[in-house]
Amino acid sequence: MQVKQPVTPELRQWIIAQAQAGHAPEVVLQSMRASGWNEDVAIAAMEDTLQGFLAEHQAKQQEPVVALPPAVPVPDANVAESPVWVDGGDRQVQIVMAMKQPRVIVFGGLLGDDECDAIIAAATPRLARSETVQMDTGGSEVHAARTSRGMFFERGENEVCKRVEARLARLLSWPVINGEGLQVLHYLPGAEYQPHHDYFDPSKAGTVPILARGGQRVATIVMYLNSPEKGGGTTFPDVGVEVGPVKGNAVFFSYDRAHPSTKTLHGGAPVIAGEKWVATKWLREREFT
Ligand code: PD2
Ligand code: ZN
Repeated sequence: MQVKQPVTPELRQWIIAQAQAGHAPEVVLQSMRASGWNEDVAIAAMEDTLQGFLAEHQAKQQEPVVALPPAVPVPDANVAESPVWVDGGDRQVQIVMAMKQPRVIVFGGLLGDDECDAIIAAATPRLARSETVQMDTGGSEVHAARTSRGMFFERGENEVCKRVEARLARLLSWPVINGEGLQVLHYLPGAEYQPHHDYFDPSKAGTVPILARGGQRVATIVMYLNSPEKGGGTTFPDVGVEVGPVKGNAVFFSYDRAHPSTKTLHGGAPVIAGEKWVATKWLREREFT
């Protein structure tokens, strides 16, 4: 009587390993027979396994290879020299926390209280409902994901902007001219900025004219201009990090390619009590015009 011999996943793996090692089918068949396999059952198991393997392999080869955009140089602070503070030129700036992947650095005392207050005072009369860049057209639109009010300064528009821009350039070894003008955002209770990436989506047509003004964004600095009573942290959902908003502190992060693999998805958590003011600086690859 013929004993039924099941073709187990382990047997299939063994057959594939033999083929990959270059052993001829007769040799494989011979060793199966030597270990008690009926010849017909062994041949059927080999055919079935190898046909399935080949079909899977061919399908994989036909899958399009999606290449990552090339990595570009990015700004960074020299935290290797001192994990405690870095030189901002006119001010020593504390390193509260630094991580590598994604590159996130929390700076302490980047701005003085007087600078925070001056930026808020200059921005207040110009606040309007924040808009989000519309990637399809390159324009901007009011968006439910962003329930703050905001405004943009021109680069170097006033004394405090100039001073902060020079400090950031020194701190991050990145030219002042590669920076966009400061953006100020004001959040009231319930307002938030849902998680997003700050780089421009290269697959969208609207990105073309945006990139013509200095290339991609490669880094962001969110500077806290006040300390909200409750809520309003800056979150990095890919890595489970949340930075608490403290007046004068800032969170810096960089992204060397316009791709989610940079793990720089980030958001502004809802403000629960009090208000939140931030100034955001985006740095481009080249001179921003
Ligand atoms: O206000 C924030 O914490 C925040 C979060 C995410 C600001 C931005 N993004 C931004 O200005 O891009
Ligand atoms: Zn952002």
